This record gives sequence, C-alpha cells and structure tokens, in this order.
Amino acid sequence: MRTLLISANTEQLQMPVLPMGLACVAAAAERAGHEVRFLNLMSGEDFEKIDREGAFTGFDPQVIGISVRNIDDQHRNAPKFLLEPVKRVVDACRALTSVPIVLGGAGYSIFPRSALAFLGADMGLKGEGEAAFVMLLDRLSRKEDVSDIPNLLLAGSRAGVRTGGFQKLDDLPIPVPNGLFPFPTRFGAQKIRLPFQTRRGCPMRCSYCSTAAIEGPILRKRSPEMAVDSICRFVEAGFSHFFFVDNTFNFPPSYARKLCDCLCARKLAIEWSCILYPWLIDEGLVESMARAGCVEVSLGFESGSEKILRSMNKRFQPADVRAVSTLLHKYGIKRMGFLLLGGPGETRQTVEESFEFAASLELEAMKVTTGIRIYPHTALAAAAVQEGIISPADDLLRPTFYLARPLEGWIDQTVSGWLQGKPNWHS
Ligand code: B12
Repeated sequence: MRTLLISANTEQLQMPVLPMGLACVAAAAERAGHEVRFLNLMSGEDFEKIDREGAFTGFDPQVIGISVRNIDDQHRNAPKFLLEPVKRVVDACRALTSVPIVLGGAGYSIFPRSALAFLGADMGLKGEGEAAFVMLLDRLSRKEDVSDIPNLLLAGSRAGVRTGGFQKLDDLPIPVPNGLFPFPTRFGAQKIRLPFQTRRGCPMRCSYCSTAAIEGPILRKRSPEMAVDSICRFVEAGFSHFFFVDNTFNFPPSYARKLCDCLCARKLAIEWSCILYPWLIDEGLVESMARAGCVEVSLGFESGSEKILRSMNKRFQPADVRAVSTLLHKYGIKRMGFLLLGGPGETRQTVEESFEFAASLELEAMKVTTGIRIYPHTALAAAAVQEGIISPADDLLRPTFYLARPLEGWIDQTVSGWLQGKPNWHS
C-alpha cells in the first residue's frame, strides 16, 4: 500500500530527537513490500508545505501513520500540552484525504483511548509498531477486517484492546542511514545524537513509570553483534554521537558488557550517552563503557532517601548510587543526576535528605523535578485515587501531578533557594 508516515514531534526540549521509532516502522513496512514515504516535521517546516513536497498529490497515500511521541513536557508549574500541534496535523491530513489515519508512538501508547479520541484519527496501535502495522497494512490492502489485530483500537470502539504481539527483536529490521528516512547528522549547528535501541521492555516497575505501557514489562534484546553492525553503518554515514535509548543500559549487566566489547572490537571513533539504573554495576562494566566511547550517563536515582526509594519501588539504596557515581567519575564519564521530588510519603525532611545526598555526589549536572506526572495503571495513579487527588475515571491525558501535601506552598521556593549558586543544577 502507498503509506505516508509522519513524525509529528516538533519539540526540541533537551535536544532535537530523530524519529527512530517511526523509522523502524517504515523499515518494516518497506520490507513487507509496501511503498512508504516519510515526513519528519521536526525540520520545522509548516505542515502545509507537505503537499507542496508532493506527499499527497504526488504520492496519493492509501493510509497515513502518525507518530505521537510527547504528550506534555512533564512540567508541574507550567505544563505544556503537546497534543494540540499533533491535532492540527491530523486535521490537515483529514482535510486533504479520507484514507485511514493510524496513530502510534510512545505518547500514544500510554493513552491509547483518550489520545485517539482527542486527536480524532481512525485508529491507533499501542506499543511496538513494526509487526502490527505491517499486519494492518496487509489487512487494509485486502479490505479485510482489522478489529482483531493485537493492540489496535478503532475510533469510537468500546471493545477492549487485544494485547500481545511482542516480537523477537532480531526479527525486526533496523533502519539504515540514507534509507527511507535520510537520518541527518546535524540539526543546524548542533550534532545529532542518534537514538539507538538495543533492548525493549522494562521489568523494574518503578511506581510512577509509564514504560511498561509502551514496551511491555519483559526485557527483550537484540543480538549485540547485529546492533553493532548497524551502528557501524551509521558511523560510515557520518554519525559520531549516539544515545542508547534503552530504558536501562546496564540490564542485564552481561549484555551491556558484551555490547561494549563488540563496540570496542570495531574500534569506532564514537561518543555516546545512555541511561543507567544505579544497581548491579561493577567496575568492569564502567571500564568497558568508557573504553567503548561512553562520555555521559543519565543517572535517574530520583531520591537520596531510603524510605522514598522503597516507596518508588527502586531496588537500589543511596549507597549504590554513590558507588556507581564514584566509578563513573573515576573513568571520566560525565554524570547527569535526576531528583524526582514530591511522591507519596515525601516530607520536607526527605527532600532535604535528597538535596544533601545529591550535592555530596558532586555530579557534573543535576536536574530537580518537583511533583510527579501521574500515568495511568501505575502504583502512583492508584495512590492518587486513594488519596482523592484524581478520580478513578480521570484519563490523565492532560498533565496531572502528584505532590505530597506537606510540600505544598514550600517546595518551589525551597528548590529555587537550593539552586542558587549551583550553575550545574536545573529545575
Ligand atoms: C530516550 C528518551 C529520551 C531521550 C531521547 C534521546 C534521543 N537522542 O533520542 C531524551 C533524554 C533526550 C528525552 C527527552 C524528552 N523526553 Co523522553 N524518552 C526517552 C525514552 C526512554 C525512549 C524513547 C525512544 O527513543 N524509544 C525507542 C524508539 C525506537 O521507540 P518509539 O519511538 O517508542 O517507537 C516505537 C513505538 O512507539 C511504535 N511507534 C512509533 N511511532 C509510531 C507510529 C505508528 C503509526 C505506529 C503504528 C507505531 C509507532 O513503534 C516503534 C518501534 O517499535 C522514552 C520512554 C520509552 N520507553 O519509550 C521517553 C519518553 C518518550 N520521553 C518523554 C518525555 C516527556 C520527554 C521530554 C518532553 C522530557 C522533557 N521535559 O524534556 C523530552 C522531549 C524530547 C524531544 N525533543 O522530543 C515521555 C513522553 C510521554 C509524555 N508525557 O509526553 C516518555 C514516554 C517517557 C515517560 N515519561 O513516560 N527522552
């Protein structure tokens, strides 16, 4: 089928991100024999320009897939709702054609029903898109019923979504540079950090996290050799900066080690960042990471209080964070720490404890977030219902935050005071 895929994300918060997820879907659809065109709205061009580029009149799509990455910026004091511009994209497509419009992507997957209703598309596919989207295209091309496709939700349907369909990652194609989506190496003057995924799924069940809704709770891995072959192709195409977008780069540690060894074996001149869960990290792994090109990690320890870490269902303790942080420093890897303050059980005392703990680590950068974005089907959402902060019927699409009552009217001022004179700390 002639398939137009649109990445609707135009946000440049933190960094302009490349639509690797949609590129994965595009690669799978192309491998299945469909004719695919790719539009990345991050390039900043008006959506109206699309037609001038011939995506509609010149191509005449039979189906449109739209990737919805961000719902909001998770900012409690002045939240930015990021679905309005996506709605304009859906509406503009509607005005040009009556072919089915299908939603997917990380943001969509957390809120399948409410995002579909808000955006007014025809259907949505929750979770990883490769196999399910190809199945959908095949059914649509044969004009067959689509309602039993796993993870598919049809607009207006009250039926439950049939879940399932997680694939072996090595069976799914990895996009290539200069393929359907011509991955740019720069965004203006900025070097792009190519998002690269080697694993999907997270079994950790942190009390507030939405990842299981997007990738499922079971960790699946690509073969490290295959992953590194693909990284080599991107290096040949001019990329030198990578971001491993795996939820926890260090799980399982044996895999992380193998991946680093494979990268080292290829002697690539690359620099990369990743996200670490500060647990089960030994010196051998940190040394391998540094040798393989790791220059910076996101260390989401979220709290320095044992009590709060337990209530977030974290497996690590402050002492583990300190040990990892020391190792990273020893091997010259920059550490960006994260505090997530204000969850259930948080008090002024636990906040102070976290500040002091984080300061004592002397990290290269710290980000302090106050109030936690509530996602559906999480332990945090259950706590918020129990405390009467939200109603069980609240779909949570519009950003809603949990802030422990003892912090109200105190936390914002306290954080700004704490940030004074700390140029590498941000809120
Ligand atoms: C890594 C990451 C980052 C990195 C990105 C680095 C980089 N160079 O890309 C950094 C740290 C920079 C970052 C920043 C932000 N992030 Co972030 N990020 C992630 C994370 C962990 C992985 C995203 C990723 O790359 N996945 C890998 C790709 C391959 O998968 P994918 O895009 O999901 O695509 C698959 C499916 O979704 C589906 N699919 C995708 N598109 C389509 C389309 C169709 C039609 C179909 C059928 C299927 C489909 O198929 C794909 C392949 O299987 C996710 C959480 C998660 N586990 O998803 C959060 C996540 C996406 N981020 C989130 C947010 C909020 C942000 C920020 C706004 C935070 C902030 N305030 O700064 C910024 C925005 C950045 C931007 N400019 O857009 C939220 C979005 C939800 C929300 N509330 O809006 C998430 C879900 C985390 C969360 N809190 O739950 N992020």
